[in-house]
Amino acid sequence: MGAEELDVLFQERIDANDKIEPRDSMPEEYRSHLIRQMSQHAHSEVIGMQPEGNWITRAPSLRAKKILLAKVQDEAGHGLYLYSATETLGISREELIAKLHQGKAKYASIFNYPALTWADMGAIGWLVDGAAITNQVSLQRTSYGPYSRAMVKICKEESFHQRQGYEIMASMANGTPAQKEMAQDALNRFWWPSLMMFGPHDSDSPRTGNAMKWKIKREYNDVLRKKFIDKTVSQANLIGLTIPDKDLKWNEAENSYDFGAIDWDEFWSVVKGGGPCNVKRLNHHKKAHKDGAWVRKAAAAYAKKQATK
Ligand code: BYC
Repeated sequence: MGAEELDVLFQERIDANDKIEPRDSMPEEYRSHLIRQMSQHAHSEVIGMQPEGNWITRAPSLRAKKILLAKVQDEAGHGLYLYSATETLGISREELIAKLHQGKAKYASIFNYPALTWADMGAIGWLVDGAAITNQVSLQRTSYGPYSRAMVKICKEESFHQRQGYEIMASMANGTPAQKEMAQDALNRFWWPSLMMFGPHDSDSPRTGNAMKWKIKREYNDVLRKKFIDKTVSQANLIGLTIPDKDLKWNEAENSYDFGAIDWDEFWSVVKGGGPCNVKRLNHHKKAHKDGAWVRKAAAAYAKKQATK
């Protein structure tokens, strides 16, 4: 069968909502599109451990420490499923990590902002995990089987993460004036970068065309961003915090909020390496990877020994 006929058959399977599995025939562009998106997703989970990991030793109570520790461990687990799922496409984890270290693979721009106060742990859980889950619920229906199945477990854990963040924000917003101010400040700093997590507007999103055709993405960037805004505004109102957008306005006809302009210059600058913490995040990952070399070596030696038993 020729390449063109194979592409037609593949598209028929996609249109019929078949899941594509690792050993199935697939166009090379579909494979490389998935490797890009899934590995960037995995890198985001792992780099995303840094801003929160930084607060584990400074959590205000044993309860808060245990919850944060569990959340950060969950993110490591998400990275693990996603790297494993990406490996089913015929690329090794070493290659994926090398691309991250060489600056050839991206990760979510949000993790290049610093976590300055305990309220930031609330804002990250509430807004960053809240944005992530809005996107990931739709990715449970993605066409690639291993990615879709990984998303099911990840979404369950993300909803716990979103709630733990909102709980921190709610208790600070109802605390002393200084605590409330700290919560509002965290919301002010994380609001716009959270909206950027959904990617550029669809009109400026070069990957969306193929992603939608192949049902890798199931919803447009702008649709998901609006969904997130609509549900988050009422959550902010409920705890007495103000969304830092003077143009935010309920649109009766659209049954949705209109919102202000996103600073796309800031977004692209952060994506290209110019954010406040890009260098720090990458250097920290490189160091941790180097320091962990002996663990990988020992695990491989153990696996080899077990295999010969
Ligand atoms: N940051 O054509 P577009 C988490 C890039 S972590 C950086 O719209 P696409 C958590 C994009 O890659 C959850 N780069 O692309 C963890 C592309 O560049 P390349 C993370 C971005 O792929 C720890 C270019 O801009 N979730 O939950 O159709 C603690 C043009 O964009 C960003 C995922 O990764 C960005 N925000 O759509 C707490 C979800 N946005 O690759 C929480 C999976 C865009 O061509 N990924 N770019 O060089 C996706 O759903 C899609 O890849 C995106 C972008 C919606 C992100």
